[in-house]
Amino acid sequence: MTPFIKHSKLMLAVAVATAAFTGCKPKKAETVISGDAAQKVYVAPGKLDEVYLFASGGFSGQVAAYGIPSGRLLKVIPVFSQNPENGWGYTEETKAMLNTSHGFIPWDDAHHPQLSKTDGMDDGRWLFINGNNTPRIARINLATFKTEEILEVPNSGGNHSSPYCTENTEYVVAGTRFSVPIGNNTDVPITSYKENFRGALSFINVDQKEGNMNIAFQLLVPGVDYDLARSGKGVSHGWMFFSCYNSEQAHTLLEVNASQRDKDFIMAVNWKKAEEYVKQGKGKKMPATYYHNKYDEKTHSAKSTVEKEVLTLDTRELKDIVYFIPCPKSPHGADVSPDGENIVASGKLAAVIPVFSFKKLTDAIAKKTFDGEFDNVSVVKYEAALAGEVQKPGLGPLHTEFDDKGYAYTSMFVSSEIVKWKVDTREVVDRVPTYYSIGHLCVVGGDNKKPYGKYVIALNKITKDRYLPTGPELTQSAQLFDISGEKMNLLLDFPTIGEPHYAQACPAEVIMKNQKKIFELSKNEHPYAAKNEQETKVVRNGKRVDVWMTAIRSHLAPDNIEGIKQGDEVYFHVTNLEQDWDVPHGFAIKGAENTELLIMPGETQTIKWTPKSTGVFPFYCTDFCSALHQEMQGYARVSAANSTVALKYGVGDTAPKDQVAQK
Ligand code: RUQ
Ligand code: CUA
Repeated sequence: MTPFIKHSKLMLAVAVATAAFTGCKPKKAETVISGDAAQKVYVAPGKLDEVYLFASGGFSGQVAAYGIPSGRLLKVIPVFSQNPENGWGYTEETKAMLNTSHGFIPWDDAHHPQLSKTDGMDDGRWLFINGNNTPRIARINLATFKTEEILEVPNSGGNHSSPYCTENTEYVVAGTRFSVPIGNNTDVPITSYKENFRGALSFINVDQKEGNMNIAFQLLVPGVDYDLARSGKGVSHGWMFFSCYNSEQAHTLLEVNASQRDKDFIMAVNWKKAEEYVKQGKGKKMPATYYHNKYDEKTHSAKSTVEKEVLTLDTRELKDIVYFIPCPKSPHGADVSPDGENIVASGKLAAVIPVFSFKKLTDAIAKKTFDGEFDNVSVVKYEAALAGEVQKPGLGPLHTEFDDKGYAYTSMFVSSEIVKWKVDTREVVDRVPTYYSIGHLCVVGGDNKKPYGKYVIALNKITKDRYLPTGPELTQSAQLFDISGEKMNLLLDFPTIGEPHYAQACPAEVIMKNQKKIFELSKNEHPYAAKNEQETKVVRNGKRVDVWMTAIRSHLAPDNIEGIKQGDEVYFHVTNLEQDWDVPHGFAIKGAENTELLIMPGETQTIKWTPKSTGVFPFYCTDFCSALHQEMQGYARVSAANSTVALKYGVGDTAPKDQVAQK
């Protein structure tokens, strides 16, 4: 091949791929809205939404909860990114949550929220979400809407196909996007990809009472890219399905080099079999350093533990754990129908959507209807596992979710639409444009055994002209469609925080029934809690000064402190004495280099302050808590390092009297 031909072929492939992934605007850009759309999304003042939507914040690192059908933003839950609004990742209690083997990482890229499941149904206990960049999985407690645990995932590079719950949350499963060198020697040439790079799929055990996560085992799998996953359910319980691309095993210019082969793979994982091998002692412990951070609701504090090894099963040796099914060009989503029988694989560059049958797959495995091997993994014959193909679905199929009436909804990135098709006949019955370039979509309960249906939410990549412009960066956006009838109907556009990669939604009742309104003061085991004003104090220990402070409508105690010195490290441990729902107090002090505190009723939180100069520093409550909120204030006096001003503190009658600065 002459260099010219080589070059032009490459350029052509680049052009095709670029066109495909910039997406195109639907031709008919004016929105068709049916007459009663406004009524369908109007939630009158004082009324509650029907559904909670939990959307990832993408590169914001957080999760946001919205009410549906109104699209109203209810709460941003800080997860992987520091959040000065409530001190997350800045306070002494929460800093440890962001520790990793790479140090303190105050940001990540969050993609896939996943509600915990019982018998294949959202149960409202926890929400899991992946940190994509520095591989981590977080668990949010849906009683408190707080992140309670963050577990780092070793041997992973880009925690993208993650986290996916099995039918009863036996595991959350995390697959690596990038294969990477694993083991003792990871300092290898990148060109040695084929020899040295491997994938790792982590099966993380979830304690059913507390939710605590632990890596039960990791499967070491061929070195390709693992994109997304879904667990089997019903008939396919015990299995997990991953979409894989880059079966070319390219390590450079993947947009061209990883689009060469006609087919990539879906990987079917028999995790029950893997469990058996673990029981038989066939796992191998591998050294791996990773952080495990847990927030304790009793002490209101997080602790990091460093884990040192991980149990691995090598699929080169234990061959009946995983199988490949060929799948047209660069599959993205792998989604499982409510009954667990159909596995829908969406190839980004494919012209059809293949639907695989779990029954046919297991028959083919039993009969060894294979088409050779790929990196020691048996490849099941495409036709042997295929239930059928959805013909002419649209361009760039990405993700599929299901409703309660036997229909599937697939997002089409390139043709920017949602396509509705019948699961049993695979016939397309409706399509509706999205504005613009839909990525994931979310049907309420759309990955459950019995989906709730009623709405599909499009999570779009581009908004262009849909909102008032805000400079070069435009808002991210979702769109709500009514799917209760035969035709899908657009109801609402609403902006989102960060990029809403994926979202999960469930009926409000599932979440509401578990809500925690306060933290009981009597159960507060924070080592620096002051459970009443008599317990407030200020204690010096060398250069460290600890302030046991309380907050109650409408004063802080102590509110006058003297005897702090330049160069001291001052810790304000503030306990909110309130025991009423919706009465947080805030705390901020002038010149603090970190954050404020936002303290929930019954909670204790700590801010560290290192005053750099002498003087009198005001502090106050930042959350408008009562008519006398603006009176909720105080002073800390800072004297020179060598001053003899004694440590004194109090509030009202007990406030320090007549102290003169001395040199
Ligand atoms: S991916 S747009 Cu990050 Cu979930 Cu499919
Ligand atoms: Cu407490 Cu304002």
